[in-house]
Amino acid sequence: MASAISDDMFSLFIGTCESSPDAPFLIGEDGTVLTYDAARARAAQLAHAFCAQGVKPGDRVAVQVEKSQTALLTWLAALQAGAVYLPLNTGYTAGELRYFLGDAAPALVLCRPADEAAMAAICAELGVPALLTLDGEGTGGSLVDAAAGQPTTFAHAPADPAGLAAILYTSGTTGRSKGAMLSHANLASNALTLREYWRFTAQDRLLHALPIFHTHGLFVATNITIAAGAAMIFLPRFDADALVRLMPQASVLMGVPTFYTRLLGHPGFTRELAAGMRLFISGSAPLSAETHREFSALTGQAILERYGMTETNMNTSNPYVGERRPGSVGFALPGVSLRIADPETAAVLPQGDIGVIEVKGPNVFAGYWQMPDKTREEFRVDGFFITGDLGFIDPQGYVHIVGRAKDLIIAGGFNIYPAEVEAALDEIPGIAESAVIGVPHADLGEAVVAVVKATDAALDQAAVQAALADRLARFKQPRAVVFVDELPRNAMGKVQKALLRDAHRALFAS
Ligand code: MLC
Ligand code: AMP
Repeated sequence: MASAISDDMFSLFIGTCESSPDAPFLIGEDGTVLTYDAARARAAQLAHAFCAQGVKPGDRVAVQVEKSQTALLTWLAALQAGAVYLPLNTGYTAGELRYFLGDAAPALVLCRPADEAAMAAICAELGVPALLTLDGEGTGGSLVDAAAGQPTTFAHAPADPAGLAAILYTSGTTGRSKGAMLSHANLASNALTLREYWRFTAQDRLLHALPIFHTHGLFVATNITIAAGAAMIFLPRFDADALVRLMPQASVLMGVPTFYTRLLGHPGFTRELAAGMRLFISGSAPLSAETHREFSALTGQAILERYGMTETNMNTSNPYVGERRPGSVGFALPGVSLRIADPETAAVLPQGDIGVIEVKGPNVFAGYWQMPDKTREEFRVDGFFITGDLGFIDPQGYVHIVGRAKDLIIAGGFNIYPAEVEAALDEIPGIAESAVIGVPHADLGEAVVAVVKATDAALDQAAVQAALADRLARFKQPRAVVFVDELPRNAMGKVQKALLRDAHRALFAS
C-alpha cells in the first residue's frame, strides 16, 4: 500500500507500483489481471505517445472514448505527461463537443474510431492540432499504434499540488457549461481521506461498473483504489447480471442509486451473495430511504450513502462504523467544513433549519476554467463554495439533502440542466415556449419531461424528440413531451415548475 502522504495521484500510483509491483490493479470480467507494474508500463507508453503528438505540461488532453482498461490508463498517462485531463461523456453530440473543445482548446483529442471523421472536422474548425483514436476494447486505434514500441518508463517529477490535474464540465443553470478545474491536491487529498474513512486496503476488490468520464467512476472509485493499492474488477458498463456473477470476487461496490434498485429487482441478488461484501456505497443522486431499508432487509447490510459534486469531490459520508442513516448523507468528511446558509442573505442558519449547503476544504476546486466571474459568484467571501443543494443538519449532526436551489434534474446519476434543454426546445420551429421538469422515475430516480406551448398544431412528441436527437445527448432528451395552451406563471411572470411537477408526477412513477 502506498504509505507516503502525497499531493498528487500519480505519485500515489507510483508508490504502489514500487512497493507492490505484482499486486493486481485491474481485473477483467474474464479474470485476466493487469498488475500495477504492467499498468505503469502501459501508462508510460501512452504518455510518450501523447508527448509525441506535441502534448506539453499544462496542455489539455480531451478524451471521448468507450470505457476500457486502456481508456482508464489514459488518465494516468495524462498525469504523467503533466497534462490536464478532460474526460467527456460518450453521449455528447457533435454540437456539444464543439463547445467543450472550443472552450478548453486541447492540444490532443482522443475519440472513438467511428467518430474520427466527424471529430477531425471539428478539430480542423477549432484548430486542435492532434487527434488519436481508441476502440471500445482498448486494444485498437491510432493511440494503440502510437504507443506500441514506446519506452515503458517515463521520468516522473511530483506535480505542483496546486497545478491542474483535470477539467470536468458541468452543465450550467444558465447558459454555458462550466469547466471545473481540479488540482492535484484536490484529488489526492480526497482520495486519501476517503481511503481512511471507508477503510480501503490493498485487499479490496472494487466492483467498478460506473462510467469513467465523471467524478464518481473516475475519481472516487479509481483514485481511492490507487491510494489503497487495491484492485478494481473493471466492467465496461452497469449490467446487473454481471454484478451478480462477479460479486463473490469483490469486497466493495460503488454506484448510483439506480444500481441498487436494479440489484434489488434481480433474483440472483441474495443475502448470501451480499454477505461476502464489505461495503456498498451510493452517491451522485438521492438514495431513497425506502431503497435503503429494502436493501437492509434483504442483505442485513446498510448502504453507505455519501454526497459530492464535480466541483468539490466528496463532501460528506455516512460513517463506516455507526448508524448509516436512511435519507441522510452523513457527516462532513475530515478536513471539510460544511454549513447551512440562507440562500439570499448568506447568513449561517441554526442547526435544523433548511438552507443552502456550503463547503470549504482541500477538496474544493480551483474555479471554473476561464470564467472568473462565475467562480466569484459561487463562492462566499470567506471561501465557502455554494453548492446549490438545499439541506439541514439533524440533532445528531447528520446532513440531509432535501432539494436543490439550482434548477437541476438528476437521471440515473447524470445531471441535466433544464435551461439547456429549454434553449434547444425553443429553437424548434413551431414551439413558442417550453418548461423542462424532472418527475419521479422508478428506475432512474427522475425523468426529463418537456412541457411545451406550440404554435404548430401538427407538432407531436415524436417530432419534438426527433428534432432534439442530434442536438442533445440522449440522457438529456425528454422522455415525454406534454403540450399545453399556456405555461403557468406567477405574478412575476416566472414559470411555476412546482405546479407542473405536481401535474405530471405520475407519468413514470411505477
Ligand atoms: C442511460 N440512458 C439514460 C441514462 N442512462 N437516460 C437518462 N438518464 C440516464 N442516466 C438512456 C439510454 O441511452 C437508453 O436510451 C435508455 O436510457 C435505456 O438505457 P438502459 O440500458 O436502461 O440504461 P443503462 O445503459 O443501463 O444506464 C443506466 C445507468 C447509467 C444508471 C446504469 O446511466 C449509469 O451508469 N449512470 C451513472 C452516472 C454517473 O456515473 N454519475 C456520476 C456523476 S458524478 P435509448 O434511447 O438508447 O434506449 C457526480 C458527483 C458525485 O454526480 O457525487 O458522484
Ligand atoms: P455533478 O454536478 O454531476 O457532480 O452532480 C452533483 C450533484 O449531485 C450535487 O450537487 C447533488 O445535487 C447531487 N448529489 C450527489 N450525491 C448526492 C446524494 N447522495 N444525495 C443527493 N444528491 C446528491
